[in-house]
Amino acid sequence: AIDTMIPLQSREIWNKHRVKKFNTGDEFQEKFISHVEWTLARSLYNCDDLAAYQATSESVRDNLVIDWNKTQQRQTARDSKRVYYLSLEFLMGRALDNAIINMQTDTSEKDVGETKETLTSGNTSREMIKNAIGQLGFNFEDVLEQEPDAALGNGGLGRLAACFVDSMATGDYPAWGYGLRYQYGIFAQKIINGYQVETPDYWLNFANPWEVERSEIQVPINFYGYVDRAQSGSSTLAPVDWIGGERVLAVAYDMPIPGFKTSTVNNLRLWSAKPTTEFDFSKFNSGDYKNSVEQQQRAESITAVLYPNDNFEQGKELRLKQQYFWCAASLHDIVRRFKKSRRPWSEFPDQIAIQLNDTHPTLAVVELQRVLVDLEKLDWHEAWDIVTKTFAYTNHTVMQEALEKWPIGLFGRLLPRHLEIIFDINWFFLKAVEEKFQHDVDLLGRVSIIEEASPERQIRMAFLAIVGSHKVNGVAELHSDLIKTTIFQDFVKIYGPNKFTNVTNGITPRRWLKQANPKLAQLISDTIDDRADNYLLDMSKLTALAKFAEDETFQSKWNDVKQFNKLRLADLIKKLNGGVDIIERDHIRNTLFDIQVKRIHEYKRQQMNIFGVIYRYLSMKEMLSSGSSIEEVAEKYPRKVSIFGGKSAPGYYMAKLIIKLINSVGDVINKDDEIKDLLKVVFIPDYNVSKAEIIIPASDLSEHISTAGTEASGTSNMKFVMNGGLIIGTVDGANVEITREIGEDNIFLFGNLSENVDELRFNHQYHSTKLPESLNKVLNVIESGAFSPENPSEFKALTDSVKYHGDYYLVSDDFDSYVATQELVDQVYHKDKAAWLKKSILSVANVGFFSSDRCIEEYADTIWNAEPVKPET
Ligand code: B1H
Ligand code: IMP
Repeated sequence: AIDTMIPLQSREIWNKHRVKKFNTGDEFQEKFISHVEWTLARSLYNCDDLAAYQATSESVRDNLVIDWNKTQQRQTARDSKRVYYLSLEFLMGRALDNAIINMQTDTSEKDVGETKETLTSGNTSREMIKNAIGQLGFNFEDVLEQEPDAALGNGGLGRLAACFVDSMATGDYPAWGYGLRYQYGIFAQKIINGYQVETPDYWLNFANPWEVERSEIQVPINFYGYVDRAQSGSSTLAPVDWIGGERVLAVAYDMPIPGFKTSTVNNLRLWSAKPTTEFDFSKFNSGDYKNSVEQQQRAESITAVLYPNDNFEQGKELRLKQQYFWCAASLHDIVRRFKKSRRPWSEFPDQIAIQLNDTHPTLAVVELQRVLVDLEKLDWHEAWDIVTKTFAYTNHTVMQEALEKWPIGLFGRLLPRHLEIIFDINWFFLKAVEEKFQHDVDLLGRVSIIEEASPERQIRMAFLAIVGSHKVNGVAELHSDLIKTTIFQDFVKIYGPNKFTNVTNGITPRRWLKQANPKLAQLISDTIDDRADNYLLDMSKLTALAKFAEDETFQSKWNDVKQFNKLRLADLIKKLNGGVDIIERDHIRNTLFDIQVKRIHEYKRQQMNIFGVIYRYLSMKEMLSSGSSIEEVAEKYPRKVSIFGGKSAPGYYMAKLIIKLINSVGDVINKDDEIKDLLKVVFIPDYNVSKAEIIIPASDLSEHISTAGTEASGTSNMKFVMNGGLIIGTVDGANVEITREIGEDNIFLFGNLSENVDELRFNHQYHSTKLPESLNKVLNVIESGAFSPENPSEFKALTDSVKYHGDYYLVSDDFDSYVATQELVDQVYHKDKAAWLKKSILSVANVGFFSSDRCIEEYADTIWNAEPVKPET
């Protein structure tokens, strides 16, 4: 419609000078040089790797921007239902390599290999730019290394959001992400004397080519103040005025999100806080200029830093401010866009689906109700009907300490009107429950959005999210079942089972296979004869690998890829260790790389892993001291390196102690010449997305060993399997579906089941914990100071937690089956490599289900009711 409003003459001039994409290596080089000269104001003589990275990014970005604009125009013109994914975390990692891979647009395979140097000739976008950059005098990998990670997330939840925006663009869904533009992402981790030390991640140090500041999009956001019901009379549900006491501006920053093999480029909009230009006359008049400037500056602190807690809520006022700032700005934008279509409000839920990534954006529910009732003057019930049809909520955890609750005092001071609205929502909800379940006297108290706690009542955000949504989903089958039988049990009774559903998590194979593991991607596309990489869009094509699972020459190529990736990781570890090798290079092919990388948390049980390592070490030493030869030891305990990585929340004492223990154990074992390099322990500092891309492809075995029922899904388990690693794991989270997809012969499961966890915990509480002999030995050695001679009680909190404090994470119950399963792993890896490789190949062949493309399709079909908007071809 807008086209006709612009005069023909102007349109002709715009068209004549329209911007064009580069399509060949030569055209890329022209762009690159013009960006070095014009954008960076540099030249051939002072273009270093950083400048080359920036010029490459600007050039690639230029291509993306053209498609980005077209995509937004197309989505506006088609006016079909839009999806908004609200997440406080987007753990994007690096953008450049991903953008280059996704630039591939042609899905036809007919001219593959003929015109290798253009973007429309098949599987060549990465090769073309790599060569073009090489000709300009730069090494492609070194250029990519210049990019800082966009680390605006803690772990799985944030990385899931990043995989989802990739898949939404790839599936051509009109879908935007909304989040915050933190100036400091997750802290950088340093290890000093074995301890974690946090340093700030000031990631915006250099110009960021992947964001566009929309300085014209500024949304005023209010806090504090009071509610004025002068003109609403006595009627409780009438619209009222909220007179805010503090005002800041939300400025939009947009990041292009390119789909793979499609010209769709979606938008990730991140909000940044800045002061308003209004100034406080009272301060000005009292001559307090300095104070009024300082108060203004405080606005920026709202988006200064990401809260570094994974699966834990701290309940800080600034966090609540972040949440409201983000929800209010995003909703304002969404409502503004809807209003441009001039549709009646009743069509809002037909045009818009909003997904809540955990309870962090639940205020959006309340804000939309406020906008509709107070500003748009809709009837309360009409408004509430629109709200609940619009929102859906994803739960990511059953851990009590992670469930958000806000004390009503703090909440009401910051958001007085929203507190009233929550009370009203609760009142209508409880009234309906009461009518339906008159005999159940405790039910109202159990499901009330307001918890009657002392010293103060609290708002249960998960309950508010359920009441405000039409669908609630968990992130793996076991988890989705668990929420229905535990934390949300009463709500299943109230709403019926259909409101609760499952969408098992997924990961994007573009980043986690093609980008992280180019060698494996190449072997796959050669083997299944898919050189245009169409399997990355239809992962069921991978099943064609199964027929090569026992083929000796194929197995040997498969093994060579793994060897390459293990060497690549060994190089990284050496670099991080000041240039000194920890892993014996000559034996890498026969060294089992056993990896556990994830946030450090007691429920994830890194402590059980390191206890297992200690047990292995003690057993080796015992064999030696009772006269066995090193060959005999190697027979029972073949070469292995245990690799750890992950951050602890800065205030999480036990997690930090686990990091220290791992490093202390490493110090002892790695120096022990008697065991002749048969066992090594490595802690990789500052685990992040770009390190994960090196670490994951190098695993022979990875550990996903959470106490059954605690890990909602896990997503790195999927990444390891996609890269040909085998899993040792508990029957928890998505491990269950991984087992079903790849077959139980191809995964090493152990440990107690989630249905037994309550009883086991109960036993620990009422009888003192009985330790298996193996674990007892390990704990005694730790307590003897073997790993902390200068302070033997250093790890007391860790050993006591198992021995005397109820062993909440059931390490003692699972330890022996863990150790036994590790010995089984050794036997297969070292005694029957062909069987191992077969398992590895079959795993990759059947990993297709875990593509986030499948996941997004399920959300679109069963929750959002949204359709793709395909570019015209
Ligand atoms: C997950 C969180 C989380 N679940 C609170 N919950 C946070 C909770 O900053 N906070 O307050 C941050 C993060 N993160 C993870 O989500 C689960 O533990 C994983 O099992 C799951 O795979 C992932 C994605 O669904
Ligand atoms: P918004 O919906 O106003 O946030 O606009 C987002 C983008 O959509 C704009 O930058 C335009 O590229 C595109 N767009 C917005 N309105 C129109 C329109 O009326 N016609 C075509 N494209 C539009």
